[in-house]
Amino acid sequence: MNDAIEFSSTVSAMTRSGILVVTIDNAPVNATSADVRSGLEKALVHAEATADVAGVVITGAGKTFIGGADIREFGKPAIEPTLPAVIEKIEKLSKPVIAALNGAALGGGLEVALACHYRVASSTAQVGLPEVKLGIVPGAGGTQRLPRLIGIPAALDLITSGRSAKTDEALSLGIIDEIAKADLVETAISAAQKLSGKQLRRTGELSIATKEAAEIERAAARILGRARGQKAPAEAVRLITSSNRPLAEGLADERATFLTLRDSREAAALRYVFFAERESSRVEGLEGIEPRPVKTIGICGLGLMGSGIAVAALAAGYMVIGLDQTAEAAEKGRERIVGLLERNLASGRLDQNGFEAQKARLSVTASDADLASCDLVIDAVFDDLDVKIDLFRRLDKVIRPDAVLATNTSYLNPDEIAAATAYPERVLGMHFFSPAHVMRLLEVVRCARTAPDVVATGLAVAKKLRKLPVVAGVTEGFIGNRIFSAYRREAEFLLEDGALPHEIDAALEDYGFPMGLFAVYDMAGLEIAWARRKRQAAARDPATRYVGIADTLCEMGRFGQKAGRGWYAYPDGKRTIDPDVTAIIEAARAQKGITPRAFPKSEIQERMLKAMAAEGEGLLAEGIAARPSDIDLVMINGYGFPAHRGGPMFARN
Ligand code: 3H9
Repeated sequence: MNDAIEFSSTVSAMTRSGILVVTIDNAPVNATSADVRSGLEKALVHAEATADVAGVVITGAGKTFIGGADIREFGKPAIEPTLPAVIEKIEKLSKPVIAALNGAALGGGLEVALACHYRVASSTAQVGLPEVKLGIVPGAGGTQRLPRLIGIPAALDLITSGRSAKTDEALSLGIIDEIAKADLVETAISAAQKLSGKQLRRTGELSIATKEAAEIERAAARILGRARGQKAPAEAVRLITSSNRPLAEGLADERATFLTLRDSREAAALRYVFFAERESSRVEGLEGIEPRPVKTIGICGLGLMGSGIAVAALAAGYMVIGLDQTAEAAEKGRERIVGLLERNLASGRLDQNGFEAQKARLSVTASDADLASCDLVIDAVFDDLDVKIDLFRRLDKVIRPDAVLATNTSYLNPDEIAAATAYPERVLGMHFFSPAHVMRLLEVVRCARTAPDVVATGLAVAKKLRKLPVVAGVTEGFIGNRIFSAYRREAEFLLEDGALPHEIDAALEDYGFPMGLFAVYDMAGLEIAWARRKRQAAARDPATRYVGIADTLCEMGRFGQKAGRGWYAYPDGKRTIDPDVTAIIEAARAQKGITPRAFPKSEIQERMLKAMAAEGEGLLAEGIAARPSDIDLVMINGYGFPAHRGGPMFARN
């Protein structure tokens, strides 16, 4: 053991048993900033030149190995040395370089590890190349070295999904060589000692198996089909499938592609989304406010929504008590929840132990009094004000005064629900999206009297449920449904003005939505929105433009796909344009004296976007949403807005 050498302010090393142990310490995630790159380069030069050093171990301080390139540096002038240059030095070093993965090795972090001559990981590490999620491709050898290490099919899967692999998978794929059973760095040091003086396995020199041509072609076609117009996955496919060529050639192509994509609008949008997600839980007025402790969650109403919430809560480790109106309904709810858990078991998302543990934490009841031990109760009963008020009044009597009460209403005013209770400061909205165990978005609704620590509790629970919480104020439909209403309204105006449903849907899909609006309507069913429109009819201002085409369809029983017809017809279940619908639309236009005109895709997209952004501006002005990026997160995660467009507020610029 000797004194530490500081190679830069973020990279230092100690020589231990003849091995230079280099530690990167660049909080929060050890990103490969300019200072890290220059420190690493100096460490490699030192190792090569120092006779007493027989090998190198690279590891990270804290819980991350290297989280990747510093995303905040993107768009700024490049500072030497570049990451590919440092990585080349690692691979070419004459002495063994061992990656000791103490935590996540992502993006540029995994690329550093791939160039090392041996990789040891702690059992909690994970590896991945998430660059496509940022609209780019790996830019420091990932698309060329990973296929050399694990083959093209597996590399295609990892790189184009951007997903992370845990150590067991990484070991079986061959990305890592060993999972440390004892101290990680000690294990890495002994690996370095063993490899010293031996022929080193340099990833860039490995050859690629090419026998899986048909499999590769199928996988590539599948990935391109899912890309929804994004460039990064397509470029990744091209680079990986052509990786069987001289390394230098592949690396040059990869670098040029990375640089072009990095400066694209798509990458700017996805970077914005990355930071927006981290920003959304920073809420004004909550600095230093502690959430209330939550161990047991009560869920009222075990229908589709309540069961989904229960599954998310069980997965997060909470005790769950489900309440329904009768013992039979409660038992049915239990069966529904267990059914969802069984599906997770069958798909491998849950192992047998996890399944048993989650089932054991679930109980159901038809008696309010059984919710007495709950720290948080979420209402997922029928969306009717009287029903909810009655429930909250009953709950008020049985739960502790400090327990939190949340309503999952979509359209009712949670202030009115809160006002009916004895402690309105403990009431908030938690608006889940269906299916609640799958959808990431959660609107946390701050009511007029909600206490700050109750909002903080909503956020903390959302995080534990692995949801993306966005705080909203009270307005009809909160952030998402209000913007969605504007989007819907504009689509209907477009119908009257001359576009047909399939033209609007094609424009939206072309923009990147997974499905057009009218196809979504048909899938969800038209009757619920119709019932709401009928309820609101009396209050509607006759001077505002109203499109009655959807009402006409409902009056004709065209309730969507389940009814076999809606905005489209479904002969043999296949969606097709229906001339009857075209005739209904034409009649509606004629009745209002509108002369229809043709709309190019770009104009449809522009009008839809403008309508959403204008509604978003309104929400900001009213203080319902705290920042434009919160609105964008809601639309991306709850309504299918394509992330690579950044959301309606980002895209309007
Ligand atoms: C790349 O590597 C390109 C290369 O192929 C080619 C190069 C030539 N940069 O998520 P957290 C910040 S592209 C800058 O809450 P966790 C983050 O904003 C990169 N900042 O922590 C937050 O800041 P704040 C490929 C970053 O423990 C703080 O760190 N890599 C970066 O839940 C904590 O973040 C990725 O895409 C970054 N790369 O999760 C990995 N990463 O506190 C992206 C994070 O001010 N990162 N920050 O809000 C992650 O997936 C997670 O952050 C990680 C830690 C799993 C590492």
